Amino acid sequence: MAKDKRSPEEHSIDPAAQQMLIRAEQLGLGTAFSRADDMAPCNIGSAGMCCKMCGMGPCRLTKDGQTGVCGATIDTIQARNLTRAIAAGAAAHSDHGRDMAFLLKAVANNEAEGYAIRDVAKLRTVAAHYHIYTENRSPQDIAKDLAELYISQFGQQHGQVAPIIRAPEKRQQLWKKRGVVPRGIDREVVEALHRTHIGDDQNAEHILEHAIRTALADGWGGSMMATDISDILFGTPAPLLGQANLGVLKKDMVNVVVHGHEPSLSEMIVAASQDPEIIAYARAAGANGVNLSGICCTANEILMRQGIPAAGNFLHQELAILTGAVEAMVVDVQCIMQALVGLAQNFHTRIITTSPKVQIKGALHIEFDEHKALTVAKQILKAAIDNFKNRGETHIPDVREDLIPGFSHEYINYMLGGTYRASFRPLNDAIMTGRIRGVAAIVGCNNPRSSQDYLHTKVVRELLRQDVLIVQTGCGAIASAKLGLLLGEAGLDQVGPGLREVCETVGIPPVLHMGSCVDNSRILTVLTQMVEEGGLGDDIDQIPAVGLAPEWMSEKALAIGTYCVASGAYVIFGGSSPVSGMPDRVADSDIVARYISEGWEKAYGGKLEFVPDPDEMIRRTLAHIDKKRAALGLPAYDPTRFGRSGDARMLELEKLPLAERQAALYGMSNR
Ligand code: NFS
Repeated sequence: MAKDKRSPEEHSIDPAAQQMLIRAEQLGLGTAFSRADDMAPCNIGSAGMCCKMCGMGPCRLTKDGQTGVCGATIDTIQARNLTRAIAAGAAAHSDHGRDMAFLLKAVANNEAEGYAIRDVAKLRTVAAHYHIYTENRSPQDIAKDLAELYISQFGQQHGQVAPIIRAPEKRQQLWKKRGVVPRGIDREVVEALHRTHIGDDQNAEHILEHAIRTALADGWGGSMMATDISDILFGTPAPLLGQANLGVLKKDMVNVVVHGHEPSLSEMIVAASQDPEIIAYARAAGANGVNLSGICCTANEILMRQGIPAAGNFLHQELAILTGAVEAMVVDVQCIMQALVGLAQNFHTRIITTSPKVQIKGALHIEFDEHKALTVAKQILKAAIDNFKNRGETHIPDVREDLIPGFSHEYINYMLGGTYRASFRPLNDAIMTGRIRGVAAIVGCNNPRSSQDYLHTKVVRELLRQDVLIVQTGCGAIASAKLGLLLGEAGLDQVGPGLREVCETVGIPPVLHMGSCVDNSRILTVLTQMVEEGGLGDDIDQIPAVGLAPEWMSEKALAIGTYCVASGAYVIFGGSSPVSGMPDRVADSDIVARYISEGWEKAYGGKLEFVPDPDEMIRRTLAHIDKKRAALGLPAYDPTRFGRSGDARMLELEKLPLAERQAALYGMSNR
């Protein structure tokens, strides 16, 4: 093994991944893991010091005082690069939201075969936010108005995007004062591209203010709308039992893996896979039916709502094909590696692209059309079933874990207070007393530059021990799921005493899986509701909470991080920083890194930092939580104060003789 090649154990801490990486090596096949070893990142580009905005360059600024051919300084170049990345991320999430809005409209007009409005209560709640009249109106009529309103947010030129009103009042005022309220989603993305074109905005801080506005158009715009509509059409998630990892693939069935992001097609494939016609078709092909599973955020969408198992997160996409057991990998948009097609040629797997926006050379394209989605879904499944006969040798790792996903903000509200007094009061109280030290949202991607799932699960495990309640989405949630951390009470032995008491009392796992990456908007809603409940200040930046993306890699992650900062959160990214600069060589190359931390904190109360070392990530998270607790006048965190009640205490007491138990429980004396 060459010196810079890592072993399977170094590439991933997931035993299923390690097995598949050994198989890849035996077969002489490359994966993202081996390609990352072979391709060192460009140290100038990765530090944000390369400008390729025009044909006079690319310009690489590696010396003190150096500028681009046009005179652009290092901070301008870094701010432009970061802002473009945030705009691309916001565009991806929001375009997903746009398609969901078109789908809602088609469903409302009875033009979408196979779909229905599944959650009328959520439709009414969302419509009421915008004063859409709901009394005595059919769900279709309300949905038409909501779809029109949401569609209009993309091309809107003035005013503010509608969901902004769902943020805490004080935050809205701050955004207004700073002039960063997004006017229309497309407008902000276009303006980000305009401002970063050669010869435009050349004041780093001014460029970055627009990055904030663009990111807000994602979090409090496109992403929030995508989540709303997915819930309305497919049901608001509630806890259910699921499974994760490659061991969910089945040897005796036709394995179809859906991969990408949009629930519109995958939900229909779920429906089609249960259709008697498809089951009979699979049986006739010699299989025991169709076994569906997911990769990436599509996995999260159908796991949260239907309990369809997750075959894995981002870095599992190639590994699933290496099992030799996948008849079809059906992809739509985002996070799909082009390498899938070449890899699949070594097996029988068909890569099927479905989005009018995404084709991959060499893949089979069966285009999704919401007007005849069930028909298309059946066509896709039949192509997969027809491929079953071509299957060769299979190697499915016998590795899978159970998990309980499905924690929408609606469900968290309900579980804390029940049907009649649903409320965030118990959560706020638990934070105020110190039973829960604070909250961490641990989200985002896998990155083959680090060891798959290692950073995610290291941070999760340590923060749980420190009584920090964790919410997760995206590939981070699947990382924890694969390692058995989303297991309800079974995971409680890894949790600090105060948090454990709360989990036992409420009956929740200490890590709450809240959905896909667009569902980070649910986290914004939870934070807002915590503010509105009272006791934790009057804005999000006062809550003892931190957001982390330990293994980030996508532009979408940067957009998410930035809208969380703009909403008041401290956000820590692991891995490398796209604006790190090389301060030892170019003195001014960390201006932007300092500005998005100290500058944004002054302006928004939230800050964005890139911290490669997980121990340092944990240290900064806890320090921030403790700082926010102190600012609110809450008691300092004390791990010895709690843990003497709840189930743990009862189990302890059960071991005592009756008289002692009674004395402990009721203060009765046996004298
Ligand atoms: Ni989020 Fe989902 Fe995963 Fe990262 Fe990609 S799947 S939208 S971007 S890699 S978490």
